[in-house]
Amino acid sequence: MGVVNVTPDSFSDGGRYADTESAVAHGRQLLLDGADILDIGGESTRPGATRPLVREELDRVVPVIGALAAGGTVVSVDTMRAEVAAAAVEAGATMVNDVSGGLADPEILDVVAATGATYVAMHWRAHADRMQALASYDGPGGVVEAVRTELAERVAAIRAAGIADDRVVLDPGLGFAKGATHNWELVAHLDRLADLGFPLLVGASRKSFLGNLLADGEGRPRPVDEREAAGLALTVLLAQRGVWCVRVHDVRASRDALRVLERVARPTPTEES
Ligand code: PMM
Repeated sequence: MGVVNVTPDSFSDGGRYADTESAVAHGRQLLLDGADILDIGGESTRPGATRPLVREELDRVVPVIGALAAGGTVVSVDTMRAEVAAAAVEAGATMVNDVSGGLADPEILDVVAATGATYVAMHWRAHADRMQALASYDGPGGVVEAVRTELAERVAAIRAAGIADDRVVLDPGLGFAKGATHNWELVAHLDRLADLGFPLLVGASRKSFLGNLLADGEGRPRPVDEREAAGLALTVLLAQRGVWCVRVHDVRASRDALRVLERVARPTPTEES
């Protein structure tokens, strides 16, 4: 899944594709680079971000979705709002990527049920302005069991809204109400989440826990656009662990890395050298 943030303020690419034309061009490039799905978002969720107006979010994503879906591309809309999800599906999106798992705007589940879209439910506790204050996981089993339990609660709400299980994907929500240690714990124990019986989507690309891992001698995190190799290592590891989808900014490099993995997994035909 290639990321198209039509936002002025996302942490990794804020402002680069903030107008329709550059966002569509970026999406087309990601397709050429090998993306299977494009994820179009109009709200930055980086810690501390303030929310756009509904109208602003609609104006950002709907024209981009319309242009990219017209070519038959699988388009996902990254939104927490029912109204935006409905307009996005109308414009051609077939997937709703809701980082709040239905908590921010519960009506989004009814929209998804009515439209037949695929639904990505991410683990989430609060909006960006206060989520890091909720990054505590003191119960038995720590962050892994808490995320598992809270995702299972979202699954119950999703089912109650009438969304079929085969249209649901779960996501641990790396970096959302989580510190670096929490993210690493989740990556190490994804099997506990896979256990819930749904495909997993993971978004790790360029996130600050990678920057912290790669910090220099003075503890300064590695800048956002110099985290690619660490992200690729994670992409390969996640694919090996059976994750269904990785949400990435660097589609070309991710695709190259996955091709190596696929090639190794394939039996060598005798005629090939
Ligand atoms: N991360 C971001 C935005 N949307 N959606 C899902 N399903 N999972 C994620 O981890 C996720 C997401 C934040 O990253 P960005 O600002 O680079 O898009």
